[in-house]
Amino acid sequence: MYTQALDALGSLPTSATDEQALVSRFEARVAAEQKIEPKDWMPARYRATLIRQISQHAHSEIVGMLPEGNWITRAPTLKRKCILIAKVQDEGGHGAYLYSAAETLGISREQLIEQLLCGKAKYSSIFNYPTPTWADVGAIGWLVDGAAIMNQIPLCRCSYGPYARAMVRICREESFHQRQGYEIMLTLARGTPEQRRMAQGALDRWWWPSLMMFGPPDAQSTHSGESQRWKIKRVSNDELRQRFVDFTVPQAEFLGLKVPDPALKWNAASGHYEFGAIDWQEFEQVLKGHGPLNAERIAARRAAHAEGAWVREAALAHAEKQRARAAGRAA
Ligand code: BYC
Repeated sequence: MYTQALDALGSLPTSATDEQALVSRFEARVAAEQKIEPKDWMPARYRATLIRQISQHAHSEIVGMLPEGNWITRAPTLKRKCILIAKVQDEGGHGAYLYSAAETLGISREQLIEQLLCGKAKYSSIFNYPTPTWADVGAIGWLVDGAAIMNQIPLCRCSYGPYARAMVRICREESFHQRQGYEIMLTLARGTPEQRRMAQGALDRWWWPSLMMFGPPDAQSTHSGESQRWKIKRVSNDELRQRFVDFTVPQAEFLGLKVPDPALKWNAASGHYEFGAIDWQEFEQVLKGHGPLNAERIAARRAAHAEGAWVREAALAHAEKQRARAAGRAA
């Protein structure tokens, strides 16, 4: 981390002309679809935007372990339990890759975690909703991972190399997660009337929050203009949301479930589904920390961090012992 910070300092421009030359070179590389790598010069705002987005994404993976983790001890069969443990573990892994990608930009893991725990950093709005039934685990895999893939496939072509490469692996795993969620929904939808009701209830709870995952409408998106120019974001919030609806509605029909939107209808002329108004006030409330489970989620992360202090200390002590032994051998 310190070495990267020094590298960044080493490439600081010494005059306005130097700075302009660096900006032009950076923009030409982005235009030519060349990846920007950690030691390359980059505008301060490009770096700050990436730290913001990648860390928000990493925090989402880590907080996102909680709603499904809630069901690990209560999964209906041993097979479902094994699959769920593996999925939640994958999410921890995604968080770890993403924290590492953010660290390449000159911020430490400790700073990133502190920003989450003190409430400064955002994480995806979706993880502030409860999972009262087993069907919610299915709906998260189907809808939340489905929305995540829709959003993340274009991020595999993000101009920042470490983020783009992390996304390739994450998307492969997410597509498996999406299928396991859909398979849970299919089993419930083809089950007893009570199981079908559970599946419908979960779709009712997760549909609208899933549409909110894509972020505010384009006209209100503060970062889209700059992020699209820098090829961090390739597709706009509204366009991805529309793709998600077009893709997911036929899947709901196949399940025999009803999307909870009376305004939903197919428009043959546009080749897209029209859908009803999203409650953006609810989204804003969740972002301000007033969602159903914001306080519980942060409390759970703070407790996990405090309870894990001894593990971090032990790992550091072990690393120090190894270093001292290696130094002793070299002497
Ligand atoms: N929730 O200018 P905008 C997963 C914020 S986890 C909260 O459009 P941008 C999974 C935004 O940060 C997948 N905040 O922003 C894990 C900004 O606020 P600040 C999570 C949101 O960045 C476990 C403000 O609103 N995926 O897959 O251009 C189990 C204005 O927005 C949200 C990612 O993180 C939101 N939904 O676009 C299962 C993908 N939306 O920072 C599954 C990576 C917006 O100015 N991130 N905000 O205070 C992105 O692609 C982009 O950051 C977004 C937003 C499309 C989300």
